[in-house]
Amino acid sequence: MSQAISMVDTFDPVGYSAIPTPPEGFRSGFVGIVGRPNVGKSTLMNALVGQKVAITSPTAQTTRNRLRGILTNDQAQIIFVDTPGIHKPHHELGKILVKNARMAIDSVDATLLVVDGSVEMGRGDQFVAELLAHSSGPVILGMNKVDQQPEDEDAIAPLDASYQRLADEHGWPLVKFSALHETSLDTLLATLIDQLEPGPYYYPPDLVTDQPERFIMGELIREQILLNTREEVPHSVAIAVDRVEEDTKITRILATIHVERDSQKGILIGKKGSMLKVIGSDARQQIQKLVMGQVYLELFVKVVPKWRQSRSRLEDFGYRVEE
Ligand SMILES: Nc1nc2c(ncn2[C@@H]2O[C@H](COP(=O)(O)OP(=O)(O)OP(=O)(O)O)[C@@H](O)[C@H]2O)c(=O)[nH]1
Ligand SMILES: [Mg+2]
Repeated sequence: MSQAISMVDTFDPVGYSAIPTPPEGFRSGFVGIVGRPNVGKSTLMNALVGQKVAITSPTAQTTRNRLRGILTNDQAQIIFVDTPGIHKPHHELGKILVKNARMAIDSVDATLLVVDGSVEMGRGDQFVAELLAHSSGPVILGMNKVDQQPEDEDAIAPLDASYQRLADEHGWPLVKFSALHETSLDTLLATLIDQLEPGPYYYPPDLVTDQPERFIMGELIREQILLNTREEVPHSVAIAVDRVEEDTKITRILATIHVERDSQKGILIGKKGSMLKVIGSDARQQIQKLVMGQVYLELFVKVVPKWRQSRSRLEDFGYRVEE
């Protein structure tokens, strides 16, 4: 690390994690981002940390793992924990997603409950709110998508009131913002920092995520599948990044897309391979931004019947089964 910072005087065997001593009054902590699917949790985390750490899409249940995004400024370091949307699960994968989201609630210092502020509060939000009411740490209610609220004042009032009631009921601060347009995020950040205790840097100040690059590569491929295919296909894929070879000029990546049925394989490959070509080319462009260099990406499609129902398969694909 090049800047002049005072180092903590502990021996660091790995050698690359230079963690400075925090200034006086510095605050830090872990903030869980929870809510029902598709409310914009991952979009918000990316906007807050200023980099694409988590993939996003209009398809519900985009996020499958707990993902950390790290924000560091002069006042604080916040480690955001993005979680899968909480919903009623229909298969083993869904159960694991919800379980992992619920576990995150118990392991953070504060929780940001994200809701879709362009529609009235619903039973899904109420369900998550009840889970949080039993958690010990502070909760902030975040009304996202305010850019999509109706133009008519009379139509906005009942929307706002439904969330204000929820906030008042629990004594939670309420903040309105748009993650997509990055408006009022300063207010949100100030409210979050307010809830944190004084603390150290948990990560080097320039680190934005602790996810391995290989995992993000797989996610960027999955994102293009979510954006380019419909119905059951997006939910039925799991990506394995089989090989990454870097040389000075290019990064070569081999990855396998696993699906559950032959019909899904057919859709993914498309007429004369046209769909796989689009997915591969779009994902390659995204991965080039990640590695900041040329990428050669080769994709294979493989059928693994009912992988979402199989615990051992889920673990093979990196979905941690936590008890
Ligand atoms: N108009 C508008 N759209 C938004 C905003 N934030 C997110 N979105 C869109 O909402 C959709 C879902 O966003 P995600 O960030 O993937 O939502 P999520 O809550 O992480 O979803 P899951 O991971 O499935 O639980 C995407 O199409 C986003 O572009 C916002 O502030 N305004
Ligand atoms: Mg998400």
